[in-house]
Amino acid sequence: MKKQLMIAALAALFSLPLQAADPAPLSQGEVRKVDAAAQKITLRHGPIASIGMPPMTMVFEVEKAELLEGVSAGKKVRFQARQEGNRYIVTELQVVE
Ligand SMILES: [Cu+2]
Repeated sequence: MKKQLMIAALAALFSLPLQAADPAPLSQGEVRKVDAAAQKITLRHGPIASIGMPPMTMVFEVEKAELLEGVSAGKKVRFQARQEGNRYIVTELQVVE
């Protein structure tokens, strides 16, 4: 009986709608250079709240090569980045139309 209750409780728990965590706001940037082979991008970027970075121009690694599709120098983008030690990695990248 106890076991059945536990299963029911677990079932209820997992049937809860998955709530997307509030996504951090995307940062603004302008592409300076794309190095697809190295999976790197140079961005002149605005403030990045998630990693407490002020505006500057710098090179980021790109988490997935696909993120660079359709991205070229001069394009305005919105992006998300995370820091791993001294590496800065773009995890989301959208060209602003
Ligand atoms: Cu920076």
